[in-house]
This record gives sequence, structure tokens and C-alpha cells, in this order.
Amino acid sequence: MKKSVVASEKPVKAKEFDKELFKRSVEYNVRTLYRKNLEEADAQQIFQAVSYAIKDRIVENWMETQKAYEKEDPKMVYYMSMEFLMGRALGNNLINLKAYKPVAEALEELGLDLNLIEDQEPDAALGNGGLGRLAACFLDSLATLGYPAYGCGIRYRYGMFKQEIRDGYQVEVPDNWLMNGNPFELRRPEYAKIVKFGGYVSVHTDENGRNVFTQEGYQSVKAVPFDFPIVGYGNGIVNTLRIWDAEPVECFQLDSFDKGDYQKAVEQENLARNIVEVLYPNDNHYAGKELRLKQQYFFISASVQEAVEKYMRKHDDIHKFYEKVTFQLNDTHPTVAIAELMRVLMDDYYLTWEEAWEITTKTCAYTNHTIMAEALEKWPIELFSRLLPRIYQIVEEINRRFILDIQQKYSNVPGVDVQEKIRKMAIIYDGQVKMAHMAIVAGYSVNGVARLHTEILKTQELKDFYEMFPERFNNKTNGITQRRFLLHANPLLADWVTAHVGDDWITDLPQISRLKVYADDKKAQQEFMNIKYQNKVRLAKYILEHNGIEVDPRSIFDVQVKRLHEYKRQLLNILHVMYLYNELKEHPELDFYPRTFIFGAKAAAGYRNAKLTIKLINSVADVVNNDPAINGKIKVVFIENYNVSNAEIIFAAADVSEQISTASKEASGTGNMKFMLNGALTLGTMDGANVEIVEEVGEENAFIFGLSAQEVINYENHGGYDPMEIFNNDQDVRKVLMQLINGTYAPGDPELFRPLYNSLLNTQCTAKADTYFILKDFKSYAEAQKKVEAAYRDEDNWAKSAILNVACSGKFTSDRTIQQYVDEIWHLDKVVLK
Ligand code: 8GP
Repeated sequence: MKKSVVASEKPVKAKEFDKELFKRSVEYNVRTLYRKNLEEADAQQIFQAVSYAIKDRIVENWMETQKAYEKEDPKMVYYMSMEFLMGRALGNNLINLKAYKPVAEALEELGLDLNLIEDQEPDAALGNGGLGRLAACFLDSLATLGYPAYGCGIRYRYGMFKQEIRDGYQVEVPDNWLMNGNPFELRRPEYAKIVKFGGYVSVHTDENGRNVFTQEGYQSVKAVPFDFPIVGYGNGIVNTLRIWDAEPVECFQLDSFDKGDYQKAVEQENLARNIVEVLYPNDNHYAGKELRLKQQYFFISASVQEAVEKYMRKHDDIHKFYEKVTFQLNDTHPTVAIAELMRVLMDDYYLTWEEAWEITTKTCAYTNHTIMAEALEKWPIELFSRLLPRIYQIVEEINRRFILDIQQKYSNVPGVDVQEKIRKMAIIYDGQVKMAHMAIVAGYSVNGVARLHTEILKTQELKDFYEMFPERFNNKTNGITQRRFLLHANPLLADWVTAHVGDDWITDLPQISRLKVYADDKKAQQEFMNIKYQNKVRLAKYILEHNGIEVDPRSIFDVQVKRLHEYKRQLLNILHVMYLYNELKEHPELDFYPRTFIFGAKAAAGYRNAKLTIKLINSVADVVNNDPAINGKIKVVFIENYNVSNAEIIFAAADVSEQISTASKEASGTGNMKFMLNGALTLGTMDGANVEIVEEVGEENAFIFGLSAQEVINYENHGGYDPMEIFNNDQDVRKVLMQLINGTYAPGDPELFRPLYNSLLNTQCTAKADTYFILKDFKSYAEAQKKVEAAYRDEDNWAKSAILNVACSGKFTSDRTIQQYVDEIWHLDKVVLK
């Protein structure tokens, strides 16, 4: 680990929380913001007043931190991401200020309930799922560990859509999260930047004989940053998430009317209005929309310009930029940063190509988050070059030089077809710009997000690149912040853990392993199960309020919450529920342990099979939940609008964590870790980070089933497998599949679920069937589910396994992940405020 820099002299962290002062400032804020007193203010107004009071405290630490960074001039990481799925800020800020309990007490003295106040805050849902939430966990860990960092992103006016379920279907409702204003953000117009789109590039030679490239005839947008404080846990550090808003440049000058530029001015205004309007709601899928590329370049250009300017405010030698700055590219979405940095260095700082390349390739590092082919970003040349003409020139040159490198490396290697290498590896090929290739060619580090995922990258997806640049590849298994997902989300369990092993786990999660000695302790087991029960009661109440479904907290809570995607196989889960229901109907005497199957998932708006799966889950719920013949033994619940806030309630209440992706498809998963931390047992495939979870907790404390990644890959390499064989030979499977098309769950429209049926069987043989091996894994899944039931009947042993899951979750803190990024990629120094 690297040395610590001790910066500020002033003690900022030990400041006692002054309850009376806090109460006065809440009252004062209500008065000055709304001209009301506490009794008159409504819940939202109180939320605002409380948040402003907390922000006042944060701002002091924020200034201290930034002053320390200014003084010590440490190296900084810029975490560049299209998505930051932050969730709510108030509760988290209180937790990290170590002020949660005193604030709750102070509010109680004012007759207010902190929980209800927290519920007034809309989620900052500037992300789709795993990738965006990972970015948020990373920011929390960076601040808590005291590493200088900026998050760089977009201030979408509308975040991830709100999901309503109407008649069993998902309906997308705009998420107007800024409607009431955001108390924690700070607008920073003094750091605004101009970002240019379109036009053409003219070249002329200057007096020194240098080629000067100028973009002309372009449209421009003003990027205005909004800063969010990222509070470290109990250390006084406050980092910044900087997200960019778009405004039109002020250019309505009279002479431009005269020149007929009125049209252009209007277009610029529209561009500004559209560019940050909405987050694209696709997870693990690339839609190729022009506006999306505009969004990417917009926030990247602004962030890169700011990073360079900030550096130059303190230094005079741009050549050493990479000593103070590193860019982590969160998937390929921010990859234009590579060409943009080249552009700034060459066009604004007059560096040569070689000088600029040297700096860029020491600055940029890339994380890959998925191997799903449909997620790989490839932009048509026509679009890319029209929108970003100068950037395209630079990408072309990177590509030209890279192809020379390939030729040089492989021309004389026997048995290597150089043309084939170029075809597979070029950045520009077949009319497309391949962003992942650029990220690897220009990045000094390429990492996957779980051990298995990184291995698959090295041996399959990115094999050629690994062969050429083996030293760049490394693994960083994902992690999650225990401060949000245990300390805040599950206060009962958090207190219980602290009572048994002290509170070091809050900043040093591996300490939680000291719980292991309690795994066999009968009293501890009972206490644990009692806490789980209370959390199930809390979730049952949420479900009743939000879904109108009554569930029994004594049943097994079997939960699958995550984005809806075919590879995540929610369909396997619900087909199995249909199978169980058939069993119960045929054998009413069956000794069946009551089970509540809980789903939560948003589907991309244009993803037909995903949306149909939601409808299927709700249709099955309708039938099963209302059939008195099964006596409430199975309940199916689809939780509307799964998001970070309700996730916190859901994880705490889960007994079984469904992590059932087709092996090799889930890069890591992070929900799996949140469940484990809250003492749920994993029912999963050997995929993503499940592999490492099982390694930590032991296979006897999880339920593993299904094909291995290698088996899946082998089938894929041989054209798949034949699901008809299973259909023909397995009566149970056949019955369930027939129920998809005989109206059992859609009496008015028996054909409704035909597309799902076809995706599994494809009787017309027009496309591959069951590409996600649902039928192939069905039996093995059903057997694992039987084991779950048997295991749950032995309550002591279940409690033991659950406690061991909590105790063995230490590896999966994002603090560990970030420390590895720091040690092995970024090489930052800690800043300690004294
Ligand atoms: C996800 C992966 O699917 C998941 O396994 C992993 O845990 C997570 O990233 C964090 O590493 N990928 C995405 O969320 C993703 O590709 N999203 C794109 C739409 C942005």
C-alpha cells in the first residue's frame, strides 16, 4: 500500500453532532424556504429542510477535502461513466456522517419520523442496473478509503423510468426526479465547457509549418456541471460526483440573423434541450442511437477538458499529465475519451501524435462489464464521422497505426493469417467503429469484473487482444458497499453483527468473519432467524401496501430481483413455479413448505420477450395466488418499480437469492453479494461472482445447479443443443410448455405467450431455440429447489448457513475492489484529514 498524505491541520472529523443546532436549522430552513413553521410544512418540505441542514454540515467537510487536495496535489482518478445509480442520498449521507441515530432522535423530538422523511426523496436513478450501481458503490468506497476521485457523468433530466404494472404489463412512466429540486446538488457555472458537434475539419499550416486542424460549421452546446457530495464514512472526506447538464450557448447576436444563422441557433438550442433529456433504458444491450453517441461525447468532452484545465492550473508540463490523472472508463460508453484527450493534447496544446499517444495510453484504463454480443458498441462510420469529424480523424489514425502493429507482429509468424487478425481486431472494419477495440488498444489496463469473466475475456471474447497485450489484462472482482446494503438497509442485522463482533466491519468488512464462531450457537441462530423474520414482516407490509398482495412472513422468501434479461433467466424461475403449481394440483396431499416467489425487474422498453416475461409472471401470480385449492402454499409477487430504495428492504428479507443466469453470461452480478451480506443462501449457477461466493462460503451453504460455463461454451461452439429432445422426453417440462400456449395463464388469448414458447422450442426451425439453456438446466434447477425446501425445514441448520453467508461475505466489499484498483491500476495516495 502507498504512503498516506496528511493534509489539513484542522480537526474536521471529530466534530460532535449538535442536536439543538440541527433542530434549529431545520426550523429555520422551513421558515426561509417556505415561509412556514414545522406544523404547517408538508412532508416534502420537511425533507428539503432536513436535507439542506445536512448539506450545510457536508459543505464544510467538502471544502476542507478540496482544500487538502489542492494543497497536496495528489493523483486523481476520474471515474467516467454514463451511469451512476445512486439511489437516495439523505439516509446514506447521515450514515456516512455517523449522524443517523442522533438525527433520527433530534427529529423525533420535533415530532418527525426520519424513515418517513427519507421516503420523500426520489431515487437518483441515473443508471440501469449493475454497471450504474457499481459506479455508485465505488464512489462510496473511494471517499471512505480517502482516495481523491471524481465521478464524471450526465445529469439526465429523466432517469431510469418508473415502472407501473397495469393489467400485468409493464408501463414506463417518466421519472421526473428533479421535480422538487435537488437539495444536495450544487450548480457550478464557472466550470462550464463548450462541446462541438458536426461540421467539418479544415487543415492549414501555421507559421511553424505545423498542420492545424480546425472544426468549422459545427453546432455547440454548453456543458454546465452540477456537483454532488460523496461523503466518506466517518473520515471527513467529501469527494465529488460531477454530472453535466446541457444549456444552449448564448449566440443570438443580431449579425448572425443577418447571416442566416437563425436556423443554426435554433438547432443548437434544440440540441441542448435534447442531449441530457433521458437515460437510455437498455441494460446489456446497445441500441446504436445517434443521440446516445451525442450524450457520450458531450459528457466526455466536458470532463476531459476540465481534467486537463484543472491539471494545467497547477502544472506547466502537460507531458506529465498521467502522473496526476487517470481515467477509468466504465465500459465502452466513455471510450471517446481516448480520442478526445488526443484531440485536446494535439490541437490545443500542440503536442505531436507520439507525445499525445504516450500520455493518452498512460492515462486511460478500461473495464469490460459484459460479454453479451448485443451489448458491444459499434458505431456506423457514417454516423460517427458526421457527428464527430475531428474525433473520427483521430480514431482513423489510431486504427491505421494499430494495423501496422498487427502486421509487424504477425507477418513473419508461421501459421498466422494476418488478414484474419486485422479483420478480427481492427478498430474500424466493415463500416463500423468498434469501441471496445479502441479501449483495449489505447488502454494501459483492461479488466473484467469477476475471475470467471476475466478468464472468458482472455480465452474467448478478447483472445486475440490478450495474445497481443497480455500484460494489460487483469481481474477486479466487483464489490458492494456494506454501509448502504447492511448498515443502512438492515439496521436490525447491522446492530446484531456489531453486538457480536464490534463495528470494525463497517470499514473493514472481512472482520465480519468473526461471526463464524456463532454459526453453531443456538441462541445466535434464533436471534438471527428472528431478525430475518422481522425483516420479512417489513417486506410483507411493503408488498401489501404497494401490490395489495398478502404474503406470509413464515413462508420461504425466494427472491429474484435484477434487470429482466433472457440470459438472467427469470423465465426459468417462473416456469418452475408453474411446474410446482402443477405438482400441488395433482398431489394435494404433498407435504409442501410454503413459499413466496418474489420478482422485481424492469425490462428495456423495446425488449419484447422481457416484457412478455413480466406479463407471464403476473399472470401466473393471478392464477396461483387466487386458487384456494393450494391453500396459499405458493404465492407469486411481482414488485413494481424495483429500484435501489426498495432493494434495500428486499435484500434484508430474503431467504433464497436466485442467481440463475446461463453460465458464462453474467459477468459478475452484484445483487448476489448484497443477498449474501444479508444472510440469504444462493441458489445459482457457476457464473460470474457466484463462483467466488461459493468458494468463500462453501458449496454446502449454497445450492448450485446447471451447466458450467465451459459446457455452455462447448454447446455454443457446436451450434447449440436440441431442446426438442427434452420436450419429447420430459412430461413435466412438456406440460408446463403447453400451458404457455393453451390459455392456462391467458384464457382470453391463448396465443399470448407463444413468443416465449417459440424462444424455447422454435418448432419452425427459423432461428436457434433455447439459446439460454433454460430447458437444459430445468431438471437440475428443480432438484436444487427441492434441496432448498429440505434445507429450510431444518431451521437450525439453515440459520447456521445463513450466518456463515454473512460471515463469509468479507471479500465482496467494494472497499476491497477499490483497493485493488488503486494498488494494481491507478496507484493513488490516500489523503487523510487530521
Ligand atoms: C453488468 C453485468 O451484467 C453484471 O454482471 C455486472 O455485475 C455489472 O455490470 C457490474 O460490473 N453490466 C451492465 O450493467 C451493462 O452492461 N450495462 C450496460 C447498459 C449499460
